[in-house]
Amino acid sequence: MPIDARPYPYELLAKPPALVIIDMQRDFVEPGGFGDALGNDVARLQTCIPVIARLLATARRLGLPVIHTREAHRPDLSDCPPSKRQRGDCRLRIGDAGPMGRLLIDGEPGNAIIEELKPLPGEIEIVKPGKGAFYATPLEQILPNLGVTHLLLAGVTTEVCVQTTMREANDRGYTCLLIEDATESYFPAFKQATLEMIVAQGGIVGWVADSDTVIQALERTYG
Ligand code: TIU
Repeated sequence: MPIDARPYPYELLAKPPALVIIDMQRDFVEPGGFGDALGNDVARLQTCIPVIARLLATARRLGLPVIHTREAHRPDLSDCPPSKRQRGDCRLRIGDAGPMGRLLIDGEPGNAIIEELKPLPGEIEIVKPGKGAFYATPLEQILPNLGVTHLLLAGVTTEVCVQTTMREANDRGYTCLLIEDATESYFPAFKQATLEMIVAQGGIVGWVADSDTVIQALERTYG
């Protein structure tokens, strides 16, 4: 049973797609984290949390593979290019101490995935130093081992880490759908533009659909 998606229906195969949840970390959605230090209104991102929670519960119930990603750097910053650390006119930079610990550093309280979407023991959590989830991570080895060919994407932010990951996956041959109410940006216009550029030209990067439509199709197909 296909998902009623844009620009045309997205086929669901006998082998289910993986749900990929990008960077739902305190560092991006809570005050005092990296997103806040960059000057963003982090409250904007919080609307997608309950939507992703429903998708995650559905994926777990139906047995879809679930992959969580987390943007993080090593405490010694050896995997953080100086160009990334120096970017912007910030009060605090990557590695500096904030109210939730050092910004964007692996193992700090503020770097964790938010409680509502916390990975279960055994679920895959990809720790990534870049925007895309394939760059300098084992994701490229893991997906073929799981037999995964189709990805359903959610998370933040739409035009930065989500879109970069979707483009990386598209170039690697994965058939990708972005769940539009399960992603959010600090900039509404950038979210809208991202959705449009994904589906333009016959789905040049992939497909887009809303969470209710995705959940209903998953339940009909794999329930
Ligand atoms: N700043 C911004 O919009 N995003 C990031 O820095 N990382 C992610 O999107 N996860």
